Amino acid sequence: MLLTHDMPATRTIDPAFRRDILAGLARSPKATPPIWFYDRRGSELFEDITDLPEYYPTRTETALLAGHGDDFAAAIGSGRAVVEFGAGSARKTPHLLRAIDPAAYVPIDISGDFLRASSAELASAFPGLPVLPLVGDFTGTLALPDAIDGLPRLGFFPGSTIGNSEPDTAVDLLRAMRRLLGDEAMLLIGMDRIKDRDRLIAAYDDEAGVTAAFNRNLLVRINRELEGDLPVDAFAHRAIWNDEKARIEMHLEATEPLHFHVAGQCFHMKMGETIHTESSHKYGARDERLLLRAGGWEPTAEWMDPDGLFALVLAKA
Ligand code: AVI
Repeated sequence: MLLTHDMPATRTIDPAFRRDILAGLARSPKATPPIWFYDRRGSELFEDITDLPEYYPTRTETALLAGHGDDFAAAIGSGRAVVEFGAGSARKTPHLLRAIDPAAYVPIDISGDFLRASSAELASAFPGLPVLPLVGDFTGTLALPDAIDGLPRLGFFPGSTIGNSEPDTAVDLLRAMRRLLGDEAMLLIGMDRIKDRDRLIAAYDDEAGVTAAFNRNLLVRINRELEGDLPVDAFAHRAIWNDEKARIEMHLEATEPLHFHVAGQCFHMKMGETIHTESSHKYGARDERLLLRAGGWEPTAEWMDPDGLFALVLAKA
């Protein structure tokens, strides 16, 4: 049963996109928030990334979700409203829903088109389950649908998306989830672990160039939506491991001196200068627990693959 909620059929120019991109390009060093990767094409490219041989997180997390259904049923129980943050294609979600028999499912994503398609698919796979998609940026203020009033909630935040926030912002985000979900809530969250540098870099700079296309698609989107004339082919994709900050950084590097316009404003870049487009923080076991506690969640269980690549953590409010 798919019940759409406040879902526009066509995309309008987002003033927040304009504001973030102009501010990010004016900064030194240049840096743009990763949420703007996910227009329709960006969401499709991200789905392609999740199938890449080098990109271990999705495969590993999906196997954890598929393999621990009985554990989730025992630890979480049934009858909750599952609220998925940054749902995307929600391909992993059926494993969880099958295990815990929820009372409703609320997928939240910034990409409306994509969310509409994946929600329809999920609703037909779970007839009788109210599916209530919400379009929006879950890092901002969002109200949950009235239909789940009174139900205990399970926040589901898979994919290690928490790693795309700076640690202080990640804490704010966890607190916002805690507030949104209420006192009876639980949270099931995917966290990517610190591991071998070469493996990390390969996951963000794949042989087939899909991650490079995902990174450059931000420029294509800026050109289309903000009347830009960025020379997309003059930017090289870079993935760098920042050991001090325990994060992979993605950059777009100018391969020649550049001069371009966005929304009527002029920008220059020196050869070798970069736009920092994403950080993907990786967490050790202790840091992961510290982060959750700082965000108002008490970790109660954890499941990890045998190679220790990726962890699924269950926490309670
Ligand atoms: C969505 N997020 C968890 C991905 C990550 O691994 O940080 C985004 C991504 N960027 C490049 N590859 C995947």
